[in-house]
Amino acid sequence: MRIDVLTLFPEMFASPLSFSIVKRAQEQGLVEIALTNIRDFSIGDYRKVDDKPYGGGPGMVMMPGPVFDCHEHVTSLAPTKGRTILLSPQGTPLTQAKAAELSNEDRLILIAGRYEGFDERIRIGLGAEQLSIGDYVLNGGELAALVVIDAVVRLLPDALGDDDSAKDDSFSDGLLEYPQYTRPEVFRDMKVPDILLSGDHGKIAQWRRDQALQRTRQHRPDLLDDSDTPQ
Ligand code: 9D3
Repeated sequence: MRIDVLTLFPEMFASPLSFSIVKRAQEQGLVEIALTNIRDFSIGDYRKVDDKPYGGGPGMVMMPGPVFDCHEHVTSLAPTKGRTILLSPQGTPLTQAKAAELSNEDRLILIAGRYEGFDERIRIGLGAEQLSIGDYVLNGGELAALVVIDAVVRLLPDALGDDDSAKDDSFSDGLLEYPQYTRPEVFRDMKVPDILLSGDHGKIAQWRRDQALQRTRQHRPDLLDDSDTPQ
């Protein structure tokens, strides 16, 4: 997979992309991630990339010219067109299902914005989808793009090492995870539940499912449906 990121702040990406699974996936050639600065495609002495909204109102809007020219350039860097995604609070929310769908593409072009938003002609002209990462306000699309990259890359075949497991991930069975324990058996007067030391794998599986259900009911009741309720 190739992922291009169009951004005004490419420096924000270096550290998060240089660790662990995402780093290893790049080294293994499972993903190539290329950053391109939208400002390199602005014109004039001031390198302007934003302007006042037509009709008035607060803040500034990303100009279509630099984003279009940047996208055109980036498109020419690889043979496939891929999917163009605008990171935007107006987008459909990122879900694990969406991440899985995106992980099947061979090219993604992510556009991270700043200011109050994008000139609408960017979305229409580029045939871009819009993706949000949740209902809170960020200062720009960069961290959202990193979240998308992180969620997608770990789903690429062979991205996870033997010590990482995708099958067991929260959300893959629609429930939150059960409580986990490792050594020592007693830590600051808190003991590992006896059942986990019992060796009874049937009982342990039952306990874990029950704990997962309890936690989900408490913290994320929206994830539960009738199939989780014993009749
Ligand atoms: C006053 C209206 N604001 C919209 C809620 C303006 C605005 C604030 C912050 C417009 C863009 C931004 C920057 N955010 C993103 O670019 C963004 C984002 C987010 O803020 N939350 C969740 N997902 C995303 S994806 C991109």
